[in-house]
Amino acid sequence: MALQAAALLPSAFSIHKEVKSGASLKDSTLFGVSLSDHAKSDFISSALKTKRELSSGKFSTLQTKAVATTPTFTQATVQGKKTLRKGSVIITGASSGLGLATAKSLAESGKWHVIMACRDFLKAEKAAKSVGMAKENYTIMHLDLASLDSVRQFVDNFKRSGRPLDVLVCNAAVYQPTAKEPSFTAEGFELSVGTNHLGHFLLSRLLLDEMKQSDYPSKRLIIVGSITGNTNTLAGNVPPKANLGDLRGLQGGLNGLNTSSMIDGGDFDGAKAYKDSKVCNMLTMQEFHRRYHEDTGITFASLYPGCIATTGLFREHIPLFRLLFPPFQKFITKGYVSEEDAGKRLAQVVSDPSLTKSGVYWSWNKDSASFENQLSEEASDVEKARKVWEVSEKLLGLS
Ligand code: NDP
Ligand code: PMR
Repeated sequence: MALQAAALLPSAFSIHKEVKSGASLKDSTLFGVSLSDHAKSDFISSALKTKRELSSGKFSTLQTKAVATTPTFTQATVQGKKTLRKGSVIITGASSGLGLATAKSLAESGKWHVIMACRDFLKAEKAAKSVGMAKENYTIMHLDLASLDSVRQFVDNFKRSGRPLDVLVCNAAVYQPTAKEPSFTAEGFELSVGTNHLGHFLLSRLLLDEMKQSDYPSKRLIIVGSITGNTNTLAGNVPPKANLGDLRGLQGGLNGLNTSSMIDGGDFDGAKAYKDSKVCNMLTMQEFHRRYHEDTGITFASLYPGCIATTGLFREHIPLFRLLFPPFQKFITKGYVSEEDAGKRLAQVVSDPSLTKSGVYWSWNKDSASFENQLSEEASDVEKARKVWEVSEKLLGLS
């Protein structure tokens, strides 16, 4: 299926390969198209070709579909508990985009107290105010996922706060599509995988006991994934594709000195590092499910919220990309979703009584109904999930 997808991809993709072999062209690419030569006309023709192919149904076999329905956790079950208190949810990266929209949606429901776990306290405070969150519905706590000390400090501070932990949402992420050289976390891990995967892995592991102790009727650990890490989709076949290989770079610590900064041991590529980190996120969720669901009753879930083309995730992309990406997603792929709607989707995964099934990767169809989606072969590889877990444990000093 991946091959089928690759064959159908717009001509832009072969151009991208040329760009990758040139040393300094990364910052002049748009949607995988070199701007230096055929620039906008190439992009527009690729985009139009994609539109024609999508509307002709050519890619219908690439779109993953529902595999089963979920068991229902009825409202009555929750409401039946007379003592049901406000839920307590930690959301990482709640200072913008999806995290902020989710925080707003949950806070507005009146049923949740949101702990906004953010690296920039002032930005988070302004963001909460700007979307009209009432003070009593949120607390901001400092967390920099690119520093393991900060993760440990956050966990200590949270434990000392005396609040219960009912749901943890691992949402924060960095994406560095134009970086020519890798940058690193405080402990020297390549920044995208270090932040998006390793920081969240440590956080989740250290907070698992807190969640176990919660008396809330539905405890959940949610790790945000993405379509672009899944090579069983058209979006996942846009180069550079996610591929963890045999994990030799991860095993070496991703430090870019005596080992590669990339998980598969290859040359640094910021876009690939991000997609690889999303594969780790989705594998980690499933490994959590296998190791802990039965004993703890915690629901482990991941999701693709839709293409939220306007968020800060694309802040490091070139201005022309940021200008054209939202209309491309709105009118051509039709995969666009607003920050507000994406926030409602993630809020559903946090609190909807019907989404309690564990080990699921949620997506939404055109009518905004949730369904269990299929992950790519790599993103559902049981052996790879175990290896990513074990190697990550070693890097973080957890084993
Ligand atoms: P944003 O850039 O708007 O949000 C990312 C958040 O992560 C920001 O609040 C940012 O903080 C925070 N963050 C980054 N680095 C750190 C760090 N070291 N420590 C703590 N927080 C950090 O992007 P999105 O809202 O789009 O992304 C949210 C999630 O959604 C990500 O997991 C992304 O992979 C996923 N996603 C996004 C899609 C999209 O189309 N946008 C599609 C599929 C998935 P600050 O505000 O300080 O920069
Ligand atoms: Mg993609 C149905 C088609 C589809 C969808 C749903 C997405 C989502 N994208 C699709 C198709 C295409 N994209 C096609 C045909 C192209 C080539 C013209 C294309 C290009 C493209 C680029 C260059 N797309 C991108 C980029 C990015 O830099 C974004 C990215 O990969 O960030 C990691 C991106 C995305 N496309 C998406 C989504 C959801 C993203 C962003 C995010 C993510 O995974 O977080």
